[in-house]
Amino acid sequence: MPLLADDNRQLKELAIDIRISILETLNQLGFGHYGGSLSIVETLAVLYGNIMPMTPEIFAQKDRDYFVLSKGHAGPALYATLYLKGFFDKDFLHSLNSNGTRLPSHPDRNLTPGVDMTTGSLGQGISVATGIAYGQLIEGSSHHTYAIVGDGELNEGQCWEAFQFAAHKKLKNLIVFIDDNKKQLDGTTQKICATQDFVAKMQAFGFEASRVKGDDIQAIYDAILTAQTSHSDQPKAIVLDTIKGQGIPFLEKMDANHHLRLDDTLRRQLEDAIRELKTGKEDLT
Ligand SMILES: Cc1ncc(C[n+]2csc(CCOP(=O)(O)OP(=O)(O)O)c2C)c(N)n1
Ligand SMILES: [Mg+2]
Repeated sequence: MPLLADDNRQLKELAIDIRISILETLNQLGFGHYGGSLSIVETLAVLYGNIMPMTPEIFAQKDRDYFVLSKGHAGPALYATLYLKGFFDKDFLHSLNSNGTRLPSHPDRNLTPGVDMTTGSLGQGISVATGIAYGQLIEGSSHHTYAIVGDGELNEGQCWEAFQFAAHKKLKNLIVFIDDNKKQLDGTTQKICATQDFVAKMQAFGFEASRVKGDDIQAIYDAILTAQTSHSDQPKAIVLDTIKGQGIPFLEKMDANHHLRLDDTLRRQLEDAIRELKTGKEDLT
């Protein structure tokens, strides 16, 4: 179903704002996980801007949608989103990774408002998301559990145990996004441990699975609506065809952008990128 023009523009603006906030937060720190934070921006914009409009008030309720960022090193993307949704202010956001912070580099549900699950040890988040979805089903909730896993993260056997369990328990309310940005920590996913065709693999594991362009807001929205309205009792997987460093052209072309430590040149390039994003946002209106 096509998004209304206003809704589409609003989500595009939110995606730009998330991207700017990620860059500003990491730039002031001087290092961090740029690549994998940027590749999930559009998905977070669609989820938090439309599908599960989360506020601190809604978060305080028990029967609601849940979100688990299983690839926890992309915490800066979730933090930027929570900041824009009013969970905390800019000073809090910019305390990322500093001494005594309540905003560690990887999400911690006991420290940061708006975080549903502590993640960072790859493979564990998706197992917990499966448990949350199971709990929702047992309690007759009409809400969903959403989780994002990385393509490299899927090298962890624990993910496949969780998927097997989800299909066995018919967790139709679990929607797993696979961020297929083709790279992991130190190289391409293909070279390090090729995981083959994710759609076919998820289908073989009992999921209803589809693949979308991970920078296409309308396509992501459509895929989620299809998953939500499906009559099948299978869990759902949406494979996001993304680029590590998505939305920042010079980073997209960089071989290794998993974790960057800034020098003067990189800092200047990233500051230019923020300016371009701001211009792009003005052009939307
Ligand atoms: C259990 C575990 N092993 C290793 C790591 C170190 N590590 C952090 S990120 C990463 C690569 C993850 O790749 P991917 O899931 O593709 O992430 P993305 O490309 O989205 O950044 C690794 C190996 C970890 N966090 N947890
Ligand atoms: Mg990856």
